[in-house]
Amino acid sequence: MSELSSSVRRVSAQPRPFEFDVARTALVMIDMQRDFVEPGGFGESLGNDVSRLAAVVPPALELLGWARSRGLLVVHTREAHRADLSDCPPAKRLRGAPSMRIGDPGPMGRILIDGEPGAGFVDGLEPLAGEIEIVKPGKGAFYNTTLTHSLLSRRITHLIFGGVTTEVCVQTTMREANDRGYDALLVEDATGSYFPEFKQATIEMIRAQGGIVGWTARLDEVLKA
Ligand code: TIU
Repeated sequence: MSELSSSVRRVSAQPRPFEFDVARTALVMIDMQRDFVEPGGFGESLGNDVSRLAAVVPPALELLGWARSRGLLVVHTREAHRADLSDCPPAKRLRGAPSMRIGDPGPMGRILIDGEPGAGFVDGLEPLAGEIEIVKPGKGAFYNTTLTHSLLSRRITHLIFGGVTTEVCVQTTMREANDRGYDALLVEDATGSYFPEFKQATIEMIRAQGGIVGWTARLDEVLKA
């Protein structure tokens, strides 16, 4: 194994090892919000079994703790809309037949509205002072947000992803990141989906073709880095 400079780390990953400079790398934790993870929120209104996502909370906490202990920049995203819904296209609000639509009142406040309890972070996964919080109106975290500016101004080149859901907001953001020139790693155990088969397919399609979208690695391998 070749020597790495002091701030460069290597994770055993697929399709090949993922190397990153700690000073140029950010953890991006996608949408660990009550509206997706807890009963009574957006995820359940769509007919999903939210207990599958609750299982992601402990590994997400471990990943977050690791990133903080290593001094990585941490970015937390939330999918949420303005109270007047001016940033929620009708195509998104009216899609499907959920039991509650975005903006409707629910047990955790108005569904996916910024400032309401449901749109907030799951307990323990809130940002600390100095970390970045991105409120995003879309599935991808680069669309209509200041994320590009936040990463460029800190000279970030590598991104490590966790959060929910794997095939929707996580994958969309990883693809956006890939097109913007970032090397991106998905931490397999720290992401989750309402559909286990979609999670598995997403992991495989990210790392296929020599890593056409990026890399994937198990959490235990990341924690060793
Ligand atoms: N429905 C679903 O799987 N996901 C979302 O609506 N948003 C995110 O993935 N954050």
